Amino acid sequence: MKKLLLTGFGPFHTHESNSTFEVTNLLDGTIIGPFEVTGVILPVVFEEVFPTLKESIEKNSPDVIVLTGMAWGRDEISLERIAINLIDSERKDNNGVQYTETKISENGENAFFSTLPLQKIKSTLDQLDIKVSFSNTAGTYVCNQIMYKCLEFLKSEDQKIPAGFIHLPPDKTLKSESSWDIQDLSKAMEELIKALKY
Ligand code: PCA
Repeated sequence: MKKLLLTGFGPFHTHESNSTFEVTNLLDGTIIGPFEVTGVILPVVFEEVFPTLKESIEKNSPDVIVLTGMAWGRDEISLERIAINLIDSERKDNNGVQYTETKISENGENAFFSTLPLQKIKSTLDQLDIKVSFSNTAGTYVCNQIMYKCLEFLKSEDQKIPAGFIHLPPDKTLKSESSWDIQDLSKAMEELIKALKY
């Protein structure tokens, strides 16, 4: 059995909850396809997010890493292609910290591409009529930061495991215009995870 580390976030900004918190907790401990899923909730805090992820990677030694976060303004599953070396946040993090035009990694690469099989995920979800699209920006807040730090870390350790970031839309309880409830999002993530079989 392969090990898949799935992460989500809790509430942040003015959002009372986070769809990725619910989905990560629902899928934690389940078996999906060839994967045993471990779900971990990361803090929406610039200083703490990567140390928490690193600890989970070291504890679980995953074969695949799927990071997720909520994109308030989107109504489809977003397959993030790229993380850039920049924090420029309009909002404070959950510790009240805000950065403008700041590098994530002082001497690091400008960007890292997702190493998840995004084309395969897209065609699998398309066939199931699950709303999904590629995204060329994970933003400049905590989600982009953790995607960047995760990929930078794996590269520095020469760990060739697939890893990347998926933004989920908010569910109906958080945003009434959403076309998703938590069960739909959780089902979509299950199908996405099945598509990671290699
Ligand atoms: N979304 C934010 C951070 C936490 C979350 O769920 C983002 O897109 O950066």
